[in-house]
Formats: sequence, structure tokens, C-alpha cells
Amino acid sequence: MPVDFSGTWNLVCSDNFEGYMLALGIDFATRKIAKRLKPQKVIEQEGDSFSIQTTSAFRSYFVQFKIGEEFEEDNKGLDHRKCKTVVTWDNDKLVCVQTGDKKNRGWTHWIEGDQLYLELCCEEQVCTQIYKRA
Ligand code: VLZ
Repeated sequence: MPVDFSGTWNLVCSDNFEGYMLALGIDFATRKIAKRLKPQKVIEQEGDSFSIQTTSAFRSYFVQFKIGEEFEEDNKGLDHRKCKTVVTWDNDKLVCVQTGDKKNRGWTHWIEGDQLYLELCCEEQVCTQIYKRA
């Protein structure tokens, strides 16, 4: 049985979101607002199908996918760069690779104890976030 990421998760800490946004070319004014946000994630997992809704007071982002099925991701409201995206399992980690103009772009989710971890990568930047169940 794979891990179940389903649920509502609130951000409790974030390291180097600024570096991640810089690597994506997010402008100064947007970064200034975005780095103070405490987003909430609602994850739905049913078999190989996932949806992840990230909501914040400023911008929100929704993505849905099936494990191993590549799709075109628009990153609307973020950096707007289109990517060919695929999410797979690496043991109990959910690993997303976002192929496009930016090198080494993607994210990894995993659960440790009662906390949800998210590592966001772009180029040389790594942002680590921790979420707790709402
Ligand atoms: O999450 O890729 O859970 O998409 C933050 C919105 C959303 C705040 C960041 C506004 C998306 C930022 C992170 C303005 C630049 C992400 C994936 C993994 C699912």
C-alpha cells in the first residue's frame, strides 16, 4: 500500500522559497508578497490519480495528474512557463519532474511522522517546506 497524502495541510515552515522564486524569475514585488504567504494544500489521492490544490491569500494553483502519465503543465499564476510534467513514485516519495526552459525543475513530496514535506527545485535552488494537517 502506498502512502496516503490525502488531506488538508497547512504550511508551518519554509526555507529558501525566495531562492526558488528567484530561479523562476519571479519579480521583486511578487516575491515580496509571496514569501510571507502561508499556503494550504488540499491533496486528493485515489489510486494513481492525484489533485493538489495550493491556496493562499494572494494566488492559488491547482494541478492534477496520474502517476507515470506525462502532461502539459501551465504553471498559471506562478511563472507561466509550460512544462512537460510527470510524477512517479520513488519508494514512498512522490517525485515530479517538470521539463521545460528551466533546468532541474521539479518537486518531491513525502511524509515523515505527521508532517508533509515538500522540496521544490529549480536550477541550483532548493526550497524545503513543511506542512501539518489542518
Ligand atoms: O506545488 O509546485 O505540492 O503544484 C504557491 C502559491 C504555489 C503562492 C507554489 C504564490 C506551487 C506564488 C508549489 C507566486 C509566485 C508547487 C506542487 C507540490 C503542486
